[in-house]
Amino acid sequence: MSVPANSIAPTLAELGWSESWNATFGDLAEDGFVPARVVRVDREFPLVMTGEGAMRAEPAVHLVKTRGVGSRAVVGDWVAVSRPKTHDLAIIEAILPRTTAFTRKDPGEQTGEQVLIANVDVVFVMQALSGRGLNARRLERELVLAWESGAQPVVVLTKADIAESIDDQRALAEESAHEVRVIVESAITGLGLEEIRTLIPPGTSAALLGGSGVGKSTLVNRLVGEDVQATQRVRTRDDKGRHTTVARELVHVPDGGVVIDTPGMRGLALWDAEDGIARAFPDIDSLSELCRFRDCAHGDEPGCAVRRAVEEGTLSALRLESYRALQTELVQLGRKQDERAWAEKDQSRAGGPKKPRGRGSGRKGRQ
Ligand SMILES: Nc1nc2c(ncn2[C@@H]2O[C@H](COP(=O)(O)OP(=O)(O)O)[C@@H](O)[C@H]2O)c(=O)[nH]1
Ligand SMILES: [Mg+2]
Ligand SMILES: [Zn+2]
Repeated sequence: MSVPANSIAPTLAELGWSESWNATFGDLAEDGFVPARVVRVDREFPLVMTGEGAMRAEPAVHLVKTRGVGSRAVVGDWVAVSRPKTHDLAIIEAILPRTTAFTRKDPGEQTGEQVLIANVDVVFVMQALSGRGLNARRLERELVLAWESGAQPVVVLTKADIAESIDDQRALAEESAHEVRVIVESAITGLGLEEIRTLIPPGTSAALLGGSGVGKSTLVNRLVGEDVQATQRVRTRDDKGRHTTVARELVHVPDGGVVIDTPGMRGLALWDAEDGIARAFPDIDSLSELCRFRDCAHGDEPGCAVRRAVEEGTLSALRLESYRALQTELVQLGRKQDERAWAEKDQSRAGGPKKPRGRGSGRKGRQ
């Protein structure tokens, strides 16, 4: 076991276990299984935390054999584990149904889905104010993914202590974030930390999302505090070099909930994100109700209320461009999924395959 149970190991309740999870767990307890939360996924077997401490756990054979995203444990998952006496490792017997799931298109596959994090309540979408400054387009994409997860997004703009034109950048972020809260933060001066802390009360789970180097791990260390930081440092940095987060990892915030650190992710491609887009772009969504055509793509269609808003200066042209690019990405994903479904049906059936239902190829509820 790479991480010994120690006196500061959080309890299940501190990790977010609740009455409602207990109810979900139900009969699994009768089989002698115990609840645990997946706290780290790296190249080894998942690290899980039971009420007794941390241990590595391998998936049961029936989970390995089941394909699909529900059968692979990710950080944040609640699982049922058994502890066979003859075995070094615990065994993950079941993964409890997820309340929220942060998902992207699997970068290794044409049309697969990949779940990265489960059961989080808040996603902090982070960008640095220093250096090249705010990237509004990236922010919009990450907000779509955050909304789609089912969690509440919050924008955190980091490194305010070394940034220029903070007010301008904040205004730009607020335009992209729409009604999502924007917090300006500095891990050096402590600006914004208390506000962030209030969003992670006991029982809640938060995830940090953002490019490499924006300050995610530094924020985790600030939230966790000096005393616990030493333990975390040993644990998160291993021997793999400082300042590199190689794994997704969940840690307990003293007097608060838990926070999940992630490595900077490139290529966050959308997966089934129609709702996420609608929620991240409520302004465009409601304007499009006024377009002449129900399936208006806000390109060169006549009577487009969205483009009119751009012409009148009430909607940013770049924001519309961002929206359209994300929509196009979904349509293309839907097309690839259709092609794949067709090909699979051709293989498995001799007699005329039915056309699969399109996905992501139009706006929800308007076809
Ligand atoms: N000046 C300043 N530097 C910061 C701040 N937050 C993080 N850093 C530095 O930015 C670098 C990357 O931070 P890190 O937390 O490893 O980023 P991550 O890749 O998002 O986890 C480190 O050298 C940090 O010390 C901040 O608020 N202000
Ligand atoms: Mg990091
Ligand atoms: Zn339109």
